[in-house]
Amino acid sequence: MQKMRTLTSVLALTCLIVPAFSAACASEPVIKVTAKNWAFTPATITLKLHQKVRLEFVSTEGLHGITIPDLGVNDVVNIGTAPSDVEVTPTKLGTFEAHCAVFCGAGHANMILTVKVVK
Ligand SMILES: [Cu+2]
Repeated sequence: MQKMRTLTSVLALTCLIVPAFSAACASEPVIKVTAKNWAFTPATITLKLHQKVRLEFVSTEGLHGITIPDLGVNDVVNIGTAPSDVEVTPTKLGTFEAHCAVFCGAGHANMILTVKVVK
């Protein structure tokens, strides 16, 4: 039993100290969203009310960005070839639209991620 506690403590400490392991140690669900010219895939994500999730954005084409004010993400999350993470905890039910926040060309205005928050 003592060995198990020690192992658990070592793993928890590793998660805190070594950034490379932090994603693997995160307990919240991860939703991956890919951006390209000019769409998010998936176009719609569904989150549970009051459940913390980590949104992982990556671009396969072009540079993009996103804000999700309805989820409290007011600063632009830049989306490039390296994954960009943002943690959110939805606090209100509904269907919300998040728009690309970095001008990316002709289809920029139509680049929308729909976020559904359900019970
Ligand atoms: Cu854009």
